[in-house]
Amino acid sequence: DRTVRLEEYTPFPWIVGDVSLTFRLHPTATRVLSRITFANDPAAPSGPFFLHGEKLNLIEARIDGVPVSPDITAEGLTCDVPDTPFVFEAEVEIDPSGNTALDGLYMSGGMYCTQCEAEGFRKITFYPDRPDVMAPFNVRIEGPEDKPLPVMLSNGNPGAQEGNSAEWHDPWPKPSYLFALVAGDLVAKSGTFTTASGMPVALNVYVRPGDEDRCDYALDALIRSMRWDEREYGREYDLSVFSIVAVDDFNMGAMENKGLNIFNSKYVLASPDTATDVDFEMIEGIVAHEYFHNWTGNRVTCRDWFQLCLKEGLTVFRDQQFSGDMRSEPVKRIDDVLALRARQFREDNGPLAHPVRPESYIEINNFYTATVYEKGAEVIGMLRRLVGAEAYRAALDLYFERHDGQACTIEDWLAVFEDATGRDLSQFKLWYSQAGTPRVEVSEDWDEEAGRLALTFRQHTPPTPGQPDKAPLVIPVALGLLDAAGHEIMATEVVELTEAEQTVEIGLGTGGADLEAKASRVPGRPVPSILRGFSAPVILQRQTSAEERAFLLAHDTDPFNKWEAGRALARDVLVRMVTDGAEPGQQYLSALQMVAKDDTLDPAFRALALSLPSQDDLAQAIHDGGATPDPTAIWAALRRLAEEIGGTLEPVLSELYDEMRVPGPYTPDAQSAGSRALRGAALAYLSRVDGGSRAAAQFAEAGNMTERLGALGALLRIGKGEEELAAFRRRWEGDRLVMDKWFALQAASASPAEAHDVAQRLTGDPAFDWTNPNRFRSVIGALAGNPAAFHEPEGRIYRLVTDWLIRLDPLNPQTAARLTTSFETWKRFDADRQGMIRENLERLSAVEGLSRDTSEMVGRILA
Ligand code: HT7
Ligand code: ZN
Repeated sequence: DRTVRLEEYTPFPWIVGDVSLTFRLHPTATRVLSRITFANDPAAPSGPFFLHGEKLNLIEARIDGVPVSPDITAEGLTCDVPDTPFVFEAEVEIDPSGNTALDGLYMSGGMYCTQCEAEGFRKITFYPDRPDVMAPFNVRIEGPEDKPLPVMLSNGNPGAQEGNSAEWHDPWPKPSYLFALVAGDLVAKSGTFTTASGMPVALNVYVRPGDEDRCDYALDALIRSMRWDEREYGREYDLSVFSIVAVDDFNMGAMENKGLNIFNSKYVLASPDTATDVDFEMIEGIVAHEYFHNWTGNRVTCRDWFQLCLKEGLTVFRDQQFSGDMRSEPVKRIDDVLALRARQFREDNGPLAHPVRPESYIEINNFYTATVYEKGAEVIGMLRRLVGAEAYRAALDLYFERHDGQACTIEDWLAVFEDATGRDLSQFKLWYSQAGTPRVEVSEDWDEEAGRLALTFRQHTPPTPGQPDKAPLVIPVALGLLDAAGHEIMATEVVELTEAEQTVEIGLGTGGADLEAKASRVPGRPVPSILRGFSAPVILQRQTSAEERAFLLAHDTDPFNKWEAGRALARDVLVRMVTDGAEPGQQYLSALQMVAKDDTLDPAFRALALSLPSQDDLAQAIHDGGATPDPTAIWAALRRLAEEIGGTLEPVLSELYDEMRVPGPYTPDAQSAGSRALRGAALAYLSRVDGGSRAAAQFAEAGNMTERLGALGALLRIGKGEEELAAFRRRWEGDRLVMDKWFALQAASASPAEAHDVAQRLTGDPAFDWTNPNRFRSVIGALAGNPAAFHEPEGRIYRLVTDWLIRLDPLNPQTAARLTTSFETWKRFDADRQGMIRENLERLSAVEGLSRDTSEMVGRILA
């Protein structure tokens, strides 16, 4: 049993003083020489001297200069060691070009690079590869003799850089997962930053020659992030150099290695011609996220991987705040909630549900999840809401002061809040240990005579794997009140739910209630606006009429709830269309038209208000209502509603399409992007009724990728665009990132009837380089993420996706395991689909030699 358990944590018995590493680079036979000092840790219980190490060819090991013969297993090395401090040295050989898992030291397009989180360093040399072992590192890199490498980088400050070698010194104690090395033929786009205390920092964005004109935005985002972290959190940078390197082969988005962030090139490279507005926004957010880790993750790190949310939840929360500040805060909040519901609620409501701080794992790479990241960020947001912005900042100051240079736990994190505010957070802590999305049911009682509105909240969290019973949580609910004419009569107040059932009384200027509204301006029942700003990651269950939703869509002063009201209207309409064959109805269409036309509203907000719930949201809503969702019927209803919107709102949409044209050269700023988003939404609906004439013209004239791709998508969704697809391919054939878009768009917009042919064509395309994770995801991931295609009734896409996972798993288990989540909602569907999915999952799980990553995931999905 390889299960690792939180309760079994024990500290490493030695203190690592210093780490010196020499790399003699060679594509198939790199030598790594290590020299590490160890001294007994008197505070830790004693134990055997064990160093992690996997797939290492040990050439020689020495203790205090004397050769030793350690016991070596597939997991590491054990050895007798002296009681007094000693020096351990090892020389190992590794094969970077044979490393297709992209974990440890590997090669991407001729360049050496590393990925060490979570447990990749043990594939580089023997070491206590655990986050609570922190040490300063000195690194020497020697290039291959026959092929000198122009750039050789590691963490920290540069030391001697001579001919074919480079030295780097990182003075800040760090865990091995933050180690990085990059070497290759790279060019830099450089800048400088002066910290608030006047320290100059050299900034570099390293890319392959030819990509240097696509780095400006990432560099600018980095500078803005550095400034923001100083201003908002008082955090300064701490080395003379900060570099970002773009790599084409990468399992995730990016990695926060100390002073040397390594990025998937998708999240660095951008020009107006090759990247969309969404790409620019993602780059800004991810650059910020990785930079912010310098304090939340690197200077203060995690004691063990169960504490992953300590760095990830907090850093996601910080990057969300940053993006909200750089752009529109309400629009960012809506986007974040959309992503949370799409990924985390889906996870929390299925077989993969786990707490924000899981209690056991088989393969830690499987726990870089939406729950740890996104729900982890929501938990921080709730904490801030409960204690207030000032106390939050004071608690963070205390956190950095108390824990700089340490490897910490969630207990340490909550203790700083308790100490800074005097609050007891023991009930709040349940958010870290209890899985599942809480349901909060609310009922209303209006006493006209007394002028009192009583809101009764009942919370419950459904059972999740291993957790049948749940306790009530602390839930901050932000509330406002509107009078019957739509004026706000109570501005947002936060109430704290702590009981399974709790009533809050709101008096209309009558006194003595829990909350007081200003006297009602007009007679009649007031309308509450509940869970403003999505103040807690819960599902609010409230019986509300379509009239009330339309009223809130028109009048709510809270932008999130205004949007939420429109979204709920659309969802109800669509659910009725799917389950009862109902027609869209005028009420929703009129409400939508009113928002679309309201030019007091931000275009980016209006674009979001015009978007429809996803196929997956609707499947979940239908399932929650006790019915079995039919993916093809959901797809057809969405198409039918889009046609209806296109037809009914044609005059308004057509006006918007003309009005929202952004003149002049492309800039990626939030305002222009918002106008383009609204124009794109109008185009998508108009294309349903104009035969695609506007989209074809826009494609032909587009001066940037946002408009080009938007037009192509609109055409594909109405079954057109063949010529445009061919033209796009001719133009961008040599550009990997743009061709990923070409593949993904087709996979994501295939109808149920086309799905199989599209899948065959794309996977048979000579440009389908399935060993590249981005390309694999852009075809297999996009097909699996298109519910209508994935669930086509004959089950051919289930089979195809499974076949590809079986093929990928031996090469790249991390990416294969991650894509098994496509099947996580399988229990929602009909018996036929469930049978076909089970068959495929069992086939996958029976593969001989299946990786630990994929077999853990399939086991949990099937359980
Ligand atoms: N902290 C980084 C996580 C990450 C990662 C984890 C497992 C395997 C590969 C990986 N690449 C990056 C990214 C982040 O959250 O900032
Ligand atoms: Zn992170």
